[in-house]
Amino acid sequence: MSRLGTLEELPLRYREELLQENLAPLWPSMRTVLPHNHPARKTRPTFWSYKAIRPLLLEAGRLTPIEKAERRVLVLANPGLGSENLTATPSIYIGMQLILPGETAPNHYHTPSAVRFVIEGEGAYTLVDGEKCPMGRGDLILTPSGKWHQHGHDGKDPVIWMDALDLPLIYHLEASYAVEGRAQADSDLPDSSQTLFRRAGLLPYRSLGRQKKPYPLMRFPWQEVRSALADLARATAADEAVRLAYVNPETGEECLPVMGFSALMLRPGEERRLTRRSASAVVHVVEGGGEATVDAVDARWEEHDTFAIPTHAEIRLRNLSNTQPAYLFIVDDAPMQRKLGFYEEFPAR
Ligand code: 1HN
Repeated sequence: MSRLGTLEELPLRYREELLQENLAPLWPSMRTVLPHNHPARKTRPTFWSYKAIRPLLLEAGRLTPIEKAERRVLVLANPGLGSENLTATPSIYIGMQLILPGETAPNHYHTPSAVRFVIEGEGAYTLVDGEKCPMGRGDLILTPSGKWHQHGHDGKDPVIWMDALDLPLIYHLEASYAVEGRAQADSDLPDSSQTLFRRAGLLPYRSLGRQKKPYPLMRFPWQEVRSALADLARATAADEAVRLAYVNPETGEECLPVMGFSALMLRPGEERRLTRRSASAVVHVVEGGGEATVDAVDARWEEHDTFAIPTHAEIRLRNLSNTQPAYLFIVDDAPMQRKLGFYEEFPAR
């Protein structure tokens, strides 16, 4: 392969003329923007311990009233991407949000899509476009781009959840903004996970003929996911992963345009190498404890810990319990990569 010319090889006068005309030569930067065979990555495999986050988040509850925060969040900022850039992977933002009893987080919508994954506490809820979604432990709640959402808390203890947004992507596209609104009317109706979409393979009859709504289901209760994983495990060969995808029940497609969601059960004692993929991801531990190796980084994980996976990373996971399954919730950017036509998987050879 030939060596490409550098900037320094060009006459100073020529470089200055280019600059004057807002021009740049490609060849000195060619390998930077288009390396051979493997992408350049700044994202570091990073592990965040919930034991470290929790007291700091509760302290934020004492230091900063909700009125001064709008959303009281500590962001999981990947050091490889610049901590000031508030991003866990190139496309995925992750934050831990605290709401205290009696507090409300005001109504707004924005261009990035968001989801909540509930970590601890009872009695909080999110109103999404008029639908009241109770926030139970492990529940996944969607707030797609452009949907009004506000949070409230009628319970007694602090409630903490994880937010995942495609904010870094939308911000980079210079398309990120929010609109504030008046509070939504409170609703007494159960959300549609409790009424319209109760079982796989069963839809409200009217779903058949009608123009499909892009987001028919906003809440995915953890108890359903957990028991579905247990049932799937009984029908899954030992060398295969027990993993479920969260999808739109009317179309079978991924729930949101950029971020994809899945739940992985590691059987007692299971050690698993995940298929290497072009997508970046964030893994959150719902239950259990174990070890992980992400590229060259080894770490231990416990309940509610979270870790960032760069694109194209090698991933090895191990459940350290020989009696209990471990449950992991995974956010990735595979839906976006599929749409853009470059999603890849690299099965072990
Ligand atoms: C947002 O709207 C929420 O609604 C949480 O709870 C985190 C981070 C960046 C931008 C908007 C929320 C957010 C956010």
